[in-house]
Amino acid sequence: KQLEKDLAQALANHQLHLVYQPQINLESKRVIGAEALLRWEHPTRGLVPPDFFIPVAEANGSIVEIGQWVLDQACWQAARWAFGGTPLRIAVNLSAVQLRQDSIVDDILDTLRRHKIPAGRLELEVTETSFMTNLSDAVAKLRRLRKAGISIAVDDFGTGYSSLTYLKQMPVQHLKIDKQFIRDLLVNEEDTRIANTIIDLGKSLNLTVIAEGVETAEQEYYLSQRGCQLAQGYYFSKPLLPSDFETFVKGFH
Ligand code: G
Ligand code: G
Ligand code: MN
Ligand code: NA
Repeated sequence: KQLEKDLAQALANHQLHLVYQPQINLESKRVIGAEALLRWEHPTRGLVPPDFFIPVAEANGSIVEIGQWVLDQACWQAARWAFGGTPLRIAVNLSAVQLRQDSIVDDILDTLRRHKIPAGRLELEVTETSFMTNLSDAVAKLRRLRKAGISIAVDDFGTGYSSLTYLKQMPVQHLKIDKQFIRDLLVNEEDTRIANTIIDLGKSLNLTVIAEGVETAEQEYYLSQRGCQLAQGYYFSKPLLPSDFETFVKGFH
């Protein structure tokens, strides 16, 4: 309850900020973009993990306002990143609660316009749960976003109610292999098979596959050889503050 009250103040009190985790193309070994991840610096509790407060914000609806702030902040930042003429893509997590808002598509397109970001530079990460409450509504909204040029990634793929029916209907371009399947890749045979299956599914449906939670050279090598195109994880970099992200991109090769 106290946490809920504090969360209501977090935005106004400037306690929220974003960190950016680099996303790497495993073939070209280049940074292609970043996932924006929300952080809450609580005045007394310290850093509160998003796994803890996002469900609270979703339950009381404040995720709508917070999510809009995240989108604005990420677009503002992306507009300032040029890196020698190579524009990077910014990936933003979109909560199922946000996707249910009637105005969400207009809000997102309006945000891009305000920051003069081409739609092709924005990726939205949605979870499979987002498709469930109202499939046709979600499909219609994602189609509009896709038509505008925004790309859609299915986050935490394989952990939710993965249904191939959803996947077929959804205008998605990317699948993110959840980090729980990457953690014991090459150690646990089942996890390795699940990762392989997602990579193969991506190939057959013509979707780019991105592995998250890559922590070792062995995992990177395996995924790269197996045909997974993109990756992020501590092996490359933890999520970074904007200035550190700039340094990372300039030094990465
Ligand atoms: O790195 P990390 O602890 O930040 O992320 C934990 C979880 O919180 C992830 O599942 C991630 O998708 C989610 N998350 C992080 N930032 C945001 C955000 O801005 N919006 C939403 N809806 N989820 C986020
Ligand atoms: O959107 P998603 O739920 O997947 O958010 C990514 C989460 O994973 C964030 O909490 C981020 O800080 C975390 N993360 C990023 N890279 C790694 C990694 O290599 N290992 C682990 N264990 N967590 C990671
Ligand atoms: Mn994500
Ligand atoms: Na996620």
